Amino acid sequence: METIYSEKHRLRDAKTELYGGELVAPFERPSRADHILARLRETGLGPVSSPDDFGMAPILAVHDAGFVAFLREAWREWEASGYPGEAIPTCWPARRMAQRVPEFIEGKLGYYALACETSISQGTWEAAYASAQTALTGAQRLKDGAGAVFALCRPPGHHAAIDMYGGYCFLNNAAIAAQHLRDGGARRVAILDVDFHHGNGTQDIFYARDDVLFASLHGDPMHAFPHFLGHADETGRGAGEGFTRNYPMPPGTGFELWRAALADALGRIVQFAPDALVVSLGVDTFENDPISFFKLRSADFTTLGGDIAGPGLPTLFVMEGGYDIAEIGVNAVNVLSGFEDRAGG
Ligand code: SP5
Ligand code: ZN
Repeated sequence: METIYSEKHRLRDAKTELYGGELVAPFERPSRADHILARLRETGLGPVSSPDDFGMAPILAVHDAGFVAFLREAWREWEASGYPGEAIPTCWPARRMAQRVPEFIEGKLGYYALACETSISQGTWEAAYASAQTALTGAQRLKDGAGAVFALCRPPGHHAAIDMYGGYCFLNNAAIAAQHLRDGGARRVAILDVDFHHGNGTQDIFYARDDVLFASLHGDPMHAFPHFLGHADETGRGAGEGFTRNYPMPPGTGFELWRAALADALGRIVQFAPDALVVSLGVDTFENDPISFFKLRSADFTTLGGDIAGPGLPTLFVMEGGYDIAEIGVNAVNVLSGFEDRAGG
């Protein structure tokens, strides 16, 4: 399986994350990608290629233009404001307040943020742009006939909504890739999100559509980030009714329960008969993940990779979360090799 990877991920190297009432070193850090790349090379999974540049159009096909302009300019505007630290919002357009974009950067941050653990830092836009191009290149490979591709994206994307960033995400790489597949002739595309956290951004982008099925397995939002989306009764809107499926699961969930949810989601995907499958691949379901509460073991990732190969669909894996840095390489590559072993490629 070919991997698409850009060194530009390093430009996303924030110093701060608001966690537990303190500013700590971010969980989502450059060494995550280094460990995955090292494990890919160690196992000889396949070649590693640089992304092509598809420009802004495929990003603007899923994100709001004002939001994207904000992301591009945010660091410059923040620096110009004279604040000493990284860009963190301090207030929001909460219930019964005006939903209008303010002019000053501090107001803009609150308008476009869905969470404030994610500081905007120097280079964030450049890294997020390269991450989206990495996913797009993977999608292009599927269009050109590849059976499976791994987009080693960083920063991740699945929390980024039409016009909101947060949860370590800025541009929704998986959604951008899925839309690119649609625009390239795929009639239906399924997105399977196996990251520990609900893919609220991806759900937001495709919620009213019947051409992109979204299925997500995640920690129950009553107990886990993003807290305000991902309940089982969210099933789509309008034409999209029935094309969103959520599988929230409780603290302590182990592989048996998790795998049964996966089987249900895959059954729904097979029924949908998509031309391609995009997998939002997070390995923060791991038992030792520092911010999550599922109990998957390293060997389970191989098994689930095999399960995902079951439907026999052209598949693009897009890297999302996973914060046990020492094990992220083994766990992510186990999914890919489990897939390949079952797919016979
Ligand atoms: C892509 C991705 O995995 N993003 C995750 C963002 C999660 N950010 C909020 C973390 C809050 C963690 N609270 C954990 C409590 C553990 N005791
Ligand atoms: Zn996650």
